[in-house]
Amino acid sequence: MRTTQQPTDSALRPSEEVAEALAQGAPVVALESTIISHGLPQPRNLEVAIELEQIVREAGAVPATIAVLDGVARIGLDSAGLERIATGSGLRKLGFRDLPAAAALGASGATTVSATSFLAARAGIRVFATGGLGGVHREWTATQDESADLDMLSRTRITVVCAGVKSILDVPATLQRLETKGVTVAGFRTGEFPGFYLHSSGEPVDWRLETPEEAARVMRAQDVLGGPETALIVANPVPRSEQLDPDLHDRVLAEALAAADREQVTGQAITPFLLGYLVRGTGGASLEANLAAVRGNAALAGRIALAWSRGD
Ligand code: PSU
Ligand code: MN
Repeated sequence: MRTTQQPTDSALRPSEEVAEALAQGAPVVALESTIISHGLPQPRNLEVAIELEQIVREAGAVPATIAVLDGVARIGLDSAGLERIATGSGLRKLGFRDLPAAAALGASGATTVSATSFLAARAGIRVFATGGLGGVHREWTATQDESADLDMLSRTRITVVCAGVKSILDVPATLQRLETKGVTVAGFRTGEFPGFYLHSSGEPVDWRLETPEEAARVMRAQDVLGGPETALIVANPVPRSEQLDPDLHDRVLAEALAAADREQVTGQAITPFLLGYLVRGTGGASLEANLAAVRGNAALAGRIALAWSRGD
């Protein structure tokens, strides 16, 4: 007879530090690994992986970078694990749906927002920092390409701190999908939805939070209301002083989309292709804006995790 597996089974392994923090109710911030393996160029990506963990620590929380190594979902990586994610060859990009196959076949891969949200929530982590979410792609009517991130966030009780959704996407359509799916979205100290590399996407956002404590209160209200297990998106813009020049952004993005079309890049490959094109096409400026956004998100996620664990 089959028995129900417990969260401590061999498919999910928190690091000692993360397990201890969770047991004590101490603040923990999940970090995703696809941004490291597929979203940023080497060798900078390893430095960033280490730096993001450091930023979370400086905010007073324990970082838990999540990835699947040899079939085991690791919740918190040591430095060898981070190095594997940053430099390992043949590392897969794992969305939520890929997790069972990776576990069964002993595969290794970095986790996207959908897989990371799921694994973090299952491990008992409530706050998660990333760069920009996936969403509805611009060619949606032809390709039906909508990131699995959106669906997972509509059924996972997690707070994701992000700089909006990637600007390579159809941003208004993505915001519409989030509304339809019942995902709460709030701007952090802004009434405009951030534009990932840009401070603003130009789209309005209905709710504005001013402090990490307010975010923690929204999280508590989600639990008290007891509705479907949806996420809270805290949209935290990159400071204007660190954003990509908007004209350069628009020009190179148009080139990138045309190149993807010409080269018929589709599916999981499209997001890394477009991000890589932008890095080269802007002479590295998009990378700096991306990093500024992610750094800010890690710091804010740390502060929200702290407020959450204090019960503020
Ligand atoms: N944020 C970044 N860079 C990235 C990503 C997010 O700054 O590379 C990754 C995330 O892992 C996100 C994924 O879940 O891109 C979306 O991929 P897709 O569009 O194939 O769902
Ligand atoms: Mn996709």
